[in-house]
Amino acid sequence: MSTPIIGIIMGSKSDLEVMFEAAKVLEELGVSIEVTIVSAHRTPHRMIKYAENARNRGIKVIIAGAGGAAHLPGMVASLTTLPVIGVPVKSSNSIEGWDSILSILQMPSGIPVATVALNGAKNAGLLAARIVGSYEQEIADKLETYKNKLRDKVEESALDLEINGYNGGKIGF
Ligand code: RP5
Repeated sequence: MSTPIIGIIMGSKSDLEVMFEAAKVLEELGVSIEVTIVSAHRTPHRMIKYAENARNRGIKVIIAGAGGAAHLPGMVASLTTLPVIGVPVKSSNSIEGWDSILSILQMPSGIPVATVALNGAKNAGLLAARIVGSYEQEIADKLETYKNKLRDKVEESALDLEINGYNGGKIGF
């Protein structure tokens, strides 16, 4: 196993189902990752240690997911100069997800967190890969292939719809 370059952290084990999507897409792209639980409120010292040591351990981007009073991404961003991508999680203690979104999105000037959509861990993984792809051609090439597959899928659906009609909402006959 090569040294992880993307760190995926989350406030609780209950975030894993959502955050797994980031891990999955990064594994598909062949990016080396590490995944763990770091809670801003329940393990503040662990959070400080993780954020302060990440760069020296070779991490290039941190993806941090949390729900409710979601302070993990912002606090980690305050402790490192690495890019931090925040994933608002619609957790059991969240009010429709808005608390998670706003806690991660509304950062004070000077401490940036790139916030993705609610439960948008897959895009967080892809964004992290794009950051790495800005200096690693191999990852950029894989992202190009990924993007082309998405394009082909839409074009196939469009062709199918145009040729076979919409059949009461179902594509093709
Ligand atoms: C947050 O509280 C976690 O990130 C999680 O989304 C939420 C609920 O945590 P649990 O009570 O399920 O551990 O800190």
